[in-house]
Amino acid sequence: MAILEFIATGVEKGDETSVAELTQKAIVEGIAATDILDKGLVAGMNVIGEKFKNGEVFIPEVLISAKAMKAGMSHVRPLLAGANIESKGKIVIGTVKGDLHDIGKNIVGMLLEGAGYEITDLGTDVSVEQFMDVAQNEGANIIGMSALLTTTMTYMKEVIQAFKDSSMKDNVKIIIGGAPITSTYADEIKADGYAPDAATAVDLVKDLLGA
Ligand code: B1M
Repeated sequence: MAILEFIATGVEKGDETSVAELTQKAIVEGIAATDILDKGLVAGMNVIGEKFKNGEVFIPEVLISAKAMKAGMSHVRPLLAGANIESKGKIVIGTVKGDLHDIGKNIVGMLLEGAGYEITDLGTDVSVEQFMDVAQNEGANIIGMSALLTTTMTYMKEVIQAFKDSSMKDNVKIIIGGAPITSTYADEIKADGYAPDAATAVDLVKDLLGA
């Protein structure tokens, strides 16, 4: 359906106005909200995610596309909420306690949302208690932690340990990322996964949840 392709192209180009208008038009034309999401908004964001991974576009383009996707999402979300659609997975993300860097974490959240996951973003300076409370209340499948400082990355270990000591240990997977993080560090603190960039984080979540 041409209109869905136009929506995808609009997201790819970061054309917020046309994505909002076309999404609205698609709804009025009776196209299913799930199709608008999957074949329009998410399809466009997937293209940008791949291009970002391949170094063909950079952070500003991703942020602009994500903004366009969100403009469309705001029309589709109320319909999806009423449609009883099975979620691909619930992910709680945040930058760890003591750390205020959120640009990378926001991109990760946007690409994950673009890939069809439900995201609860706890923001920055997030404590172990906040991660655990929200994970418990929302029935999270994945916790995603970001850290940009060598002084705050060590806090990830505390969060992981707290989850491993809790009743959620078999139900929640923990993934980490951020500039100072390596796969060696992720293994050392027993994280379930590490991604060096946002597009890889989406692949990692797909692998961990099998969806
Ligand atoms: Co800060 N800062 N900063 N800073 N800052 C760094 C990180 C630093 C490397 C700069 C430097 O000295 N060269 C340095 C850390 C040194 C270290 O720890 N070894 C540093 C410092 C020291 C500080 C302060 C302590 C400075 C001071 O006040 N003396 C202070 C700390 C404040 C605090 O957090 N408590 C501070 C403050 C700030 C600003 C507020 C000014 C600002 C943050 C604004 C904001 O985020 N809203 C800032 C910025 C912008 C930076 C740099 C310049 C850029 C970071 C960034 O946004 N990169 C940074 C230097 C640098 O990296 N060149 C620096 C772009 C972003 C897209 O990349 O976050 O790596 P990144 O995310 C990537 C991947 O890492 C990955 O995907 C993303 C997209 O591909 N990823 C994940 C990230 N999270 C993930 C989670 C995942 C998976 C992948 O799964 C859940």
